[in-house]
Amino acid sequence: VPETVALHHDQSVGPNQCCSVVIQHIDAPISAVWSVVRRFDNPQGYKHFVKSCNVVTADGIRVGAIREVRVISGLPAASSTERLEILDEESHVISFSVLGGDHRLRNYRSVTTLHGDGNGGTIVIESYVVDVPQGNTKEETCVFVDTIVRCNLQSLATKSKYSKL
Ligand code: A8S
Repeated sequence: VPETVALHHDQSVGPNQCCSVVIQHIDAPISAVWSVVRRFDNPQGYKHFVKSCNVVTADGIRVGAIREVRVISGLPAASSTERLEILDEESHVISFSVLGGDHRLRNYRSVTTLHGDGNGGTIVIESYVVDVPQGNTKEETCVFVDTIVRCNLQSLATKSKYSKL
């Protein structure tokens, strides 16, 4: 695990950006978790804030694919345009970046990696970098984004456990 963390989660962080890492243990095998998390075309499969998603590029789910995500009401956001940056089926790494949209998380980029826990379960590591919005502090930004990512990884855990049955 330490090697892959150094390799995939060492993102560059600018002066007006903040970064964080969220770790989630899941009581399901990597294959079950990966089958959910790899679906760049279906983030709503586990992200409860996502209402709908359309891949707007033509040549399938590969690096460079772009999706238009609509989020549920009640958030300070409506939509997000996101690009697939890494999809490594062997190492179980997926990454996307935010290109734009009707929300405040400019230049958001996340990397998600899966690791065996040595006991048939999975450790998920998700790191991100994002611009600190005008009028907010780094701390406020991290609290907001950490909350979303933690929710996503908790529903990923639930979803992965069911997909194993
Ligand atoms: C993800 C992670 C995040 C998504 C954020 C942080 C977002 O979809 C939501 C609210 C926002 O204000 C920004 O893996 C944005 O999706 C739920 C629309 C990007």
